Amino acid sequence: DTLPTDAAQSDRNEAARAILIANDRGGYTVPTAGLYPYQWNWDSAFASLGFAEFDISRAWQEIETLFSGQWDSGMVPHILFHKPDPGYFPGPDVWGCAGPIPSSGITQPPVALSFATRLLRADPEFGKDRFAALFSKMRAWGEWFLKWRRDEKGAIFVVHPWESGRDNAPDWDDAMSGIDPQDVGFYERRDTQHVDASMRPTKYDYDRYIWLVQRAKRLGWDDAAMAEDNPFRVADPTMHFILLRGMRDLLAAGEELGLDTDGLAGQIAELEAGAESLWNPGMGFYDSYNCNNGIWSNALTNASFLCWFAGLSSPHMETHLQRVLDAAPYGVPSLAPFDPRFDAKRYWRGPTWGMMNMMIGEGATEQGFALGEEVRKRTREVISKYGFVEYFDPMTGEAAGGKAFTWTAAVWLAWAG
Ligand code: 9YW
Repeated sequence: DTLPTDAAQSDRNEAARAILIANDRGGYTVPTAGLYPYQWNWDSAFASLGFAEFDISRAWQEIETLFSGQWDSGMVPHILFHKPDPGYFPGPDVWGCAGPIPSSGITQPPVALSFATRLLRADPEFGKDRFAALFSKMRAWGEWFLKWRRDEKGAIFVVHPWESGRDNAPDWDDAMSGIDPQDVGFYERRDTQHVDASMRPTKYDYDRYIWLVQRAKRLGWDDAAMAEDNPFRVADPTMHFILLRGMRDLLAAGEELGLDTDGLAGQIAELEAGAESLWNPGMGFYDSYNCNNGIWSNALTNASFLCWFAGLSSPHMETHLQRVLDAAPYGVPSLAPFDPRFDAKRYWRGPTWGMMNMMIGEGATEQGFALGEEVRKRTREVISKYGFVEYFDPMTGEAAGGKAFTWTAAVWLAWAG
């Protein structure tokens, strides 16, 4: 039996808390020391859930610090560079952004909208004023997505692979192949100095990541200018489903607290309708597509299974999840193992990510699918055996990427453990 005994369980809880505390830089948490030395947007949202298990005030502070970097447009950046650190590339100079705090110029999935609501539920008395103070900022971020990241069919798209948080997923391959990065110039990567290069995105990917940053920087990070002839617009289930869930949570909590929810219900209805455009009829699952040419990714990824987190009841997707879990004992894999592009150790092209599992598992359970609990058990097993690492080989469970990782520790405390 690989399930933890009571003593082992309390040791693991202690170890998970210790990771959050060690990665705390004073008001914000880094994903892992070395590899990711700044505040990342959705990592922070998960960190707040972990802190909520033992320090609710610190949990709120994590999200408040994140929103302190919000731009006038409503956008909340994917990285906040609170203090310079030469260990990460591309840093603030490469991005060249002018928000209230040095930052990147793209966003990340707005799971903080949902998790702020969870902090409120964990301690309503403590949280109600904090939630109210953030409410209009959270709504502004949601509205920014609807204005600048919504395509003709109503699907939410990303303008950079980093924006989705699934850097090298197959979802971006078609749009990436349309970019010719030969004028990108010399740059030195830092990620491959911290972890095994064979598990990281390739040079082909990085040239295009940096090329896209340079293009937007030239345009002054102006949303309207960037939208013109944008070579990279990919409709993304990660972004769409997490935003839809976030807006639902904002509406429910906003109504309870008597806040101004005007217009929210209509926005939710639009996102529900837009979700239909992410259904790939040929493959029979939720998928991403290149907005510029309509080409589907034909990729069954862990983001496909976020439909339930968004509150959509899709029994079809349950059948797909069963197939994927049958093929990958330590799933949910970030790409189905029967896809020829599957690569068990390369980042978002195969490995299992604990935080994705949490959203998939909880969503499935909310929809009444027994597989939700199965996902939780497998997550608990893989973390118990291999530790609080960044991600796992879905076939062997083997640990990969950064060690002592914030969101894996947080997911243990909030859900899996
Ligand atoms: C990068 C911090 C981030 C996550 C992303 C993950 C990776 C950053 O690490 O991206 O430089 O590649 O893909 O989801 O937020 O953990």
